[in-house]
Amino acid sequence: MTRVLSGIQPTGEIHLGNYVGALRQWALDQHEHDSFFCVVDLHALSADIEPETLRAKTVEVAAILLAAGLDPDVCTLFVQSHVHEHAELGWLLGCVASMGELRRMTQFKDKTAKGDEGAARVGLFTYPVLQAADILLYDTDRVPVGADQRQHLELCRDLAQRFNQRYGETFVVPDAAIPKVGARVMDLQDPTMKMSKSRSSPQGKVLLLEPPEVVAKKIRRAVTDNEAEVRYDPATKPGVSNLLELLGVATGATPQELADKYDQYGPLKADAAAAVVEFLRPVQTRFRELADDLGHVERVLAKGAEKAQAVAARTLHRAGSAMGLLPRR
Ligand code: AQP
Repeated sequence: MTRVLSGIQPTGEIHLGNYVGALRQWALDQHEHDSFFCVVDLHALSADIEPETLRAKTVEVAAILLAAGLDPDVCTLFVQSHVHEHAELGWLLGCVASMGELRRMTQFKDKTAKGDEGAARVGLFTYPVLQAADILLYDTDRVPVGADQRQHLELCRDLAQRFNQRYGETFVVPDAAIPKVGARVMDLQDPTMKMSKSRSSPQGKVLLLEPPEVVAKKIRRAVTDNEAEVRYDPATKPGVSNLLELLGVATGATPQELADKYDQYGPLKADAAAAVVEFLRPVQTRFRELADDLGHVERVLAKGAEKAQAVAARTLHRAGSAMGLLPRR
């Protein structure tokens, strides 16, 4: 059976882009593949975050994943730091990766562009190596992610292949599974950049848990362009194309089919707003139920960590032995 793994950071507020690009796929994948999903709290430490916030967010994000449809009887849901093998394999892979290839990572370049690279955390720089460890530990075949993760996945494949060449066949080389529609949900106020937890303004992003009337208002006020033609063309009409994609994801129609049905922006915005509100409603309802029983969420995570560790420990041992680490007697 194909093995799936993906993760999400317990930082900021989970937004529509995270849901459409990733979580929605995960809920589908779990029924077809042997699936592992994790809240990647170690990655969250690569930026400023208060210890109390990190603890609370980790459980909240796990509850959001359950609300988004992950079923702990079907998939394995866990917290990254509960399986220490992630950090250990991260070290081993850091001894395979090069400074040059990490410097080319656009997310690192973007996040340090305005600041001083010298002051950036080492964890932000080595983040993609830990992400590769997250994936390779589970002999993962398929990694469902948004388009922004394409480059990190390429690095993961390069590291796996280099390791296998140098030390013998050890890792499965994974493929990214990027959705055809909704792989890059754009910021509603600046549709030339992706909707982002850290960089979008409050009006530019729709939060998964915000009230329906707020969601609808943000979409109705989305920036489009000065033409009056509804056409699906992300390169020249990013705002309109983003609305068509969101409506498409929520209704199951393709953005191209939808473009033919509209000749004005107003009705497109109104329909996209109403459709996204309905699309999010079941997740919001389930989340409210789960938020009353966080003890249940923590029990799910404890069971998930046990299942995950059983797989991760075997892979770490295989990788360490291949590199020449002396097994403990
Ligand atoms: N705009 C997006 N469209 C589609 N997919 C997206 N993802 C993120 N943004 C979009 C996907 O969400 C998953 C979880 O990503 P993450 O934990 O790396 O989230 P993040 O990077 O903290 O979220 P942001 O908003 O991307 O944060 P910042 O502002 O820090 O850059 C991934 O599969 C990702 O592809």
